[in-house]
Amino acid sequence: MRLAAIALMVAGVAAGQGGISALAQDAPKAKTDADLIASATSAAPAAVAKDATVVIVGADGKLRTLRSGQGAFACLPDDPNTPGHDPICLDRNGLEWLKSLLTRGKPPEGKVWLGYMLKGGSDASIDDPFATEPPEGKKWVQTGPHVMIGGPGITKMLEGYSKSADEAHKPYIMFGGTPYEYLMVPVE
Ligand SMILES: [Cu+2]
Repeated sequence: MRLAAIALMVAGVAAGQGGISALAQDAPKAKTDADLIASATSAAPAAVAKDATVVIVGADGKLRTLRSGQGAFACLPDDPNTPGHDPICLDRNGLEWLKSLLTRGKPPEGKVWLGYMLKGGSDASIDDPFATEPPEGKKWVQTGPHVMIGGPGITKMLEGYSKSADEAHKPYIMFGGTPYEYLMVPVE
């Protein structure tokens, strides 16, 4: 995932700060809509991305639809606050999951979700869903192209998978033990 901006955004909201617009992807110095759409849709196979909805994090800290699509997926462009390229496409349940993260709310109940990050991703932490920077002395966790699977029962499924990202090309658990945990599945 690519939660740095989201975590920063939520923190900003919580503190009542006005710094959110600096992070927003529709801030004045941001890329054009076409750039953002191209970035977002690069996260999934072309067949999935071509009719996907494209959403961005707006200046108000909420998700804003940039392009409506008839497909099952919604894509977000690269998060400029993380070091790597990390656009993401999520199915409907995945988007609900993301919204629950945005608000630090409860993930949707009874819904399995699937996401694509075929350009890879950068994470400040694989343990803390709200980390905005790597822990002291640690680096950003860079993962190559991957898909993500989460939802109810995932805790049972995750038994036996690594809780370390060291094996970057094998599946591993993200945010294990939190309500947001899911399986990272590198595909390269
Ligand atoms: Cu990811």
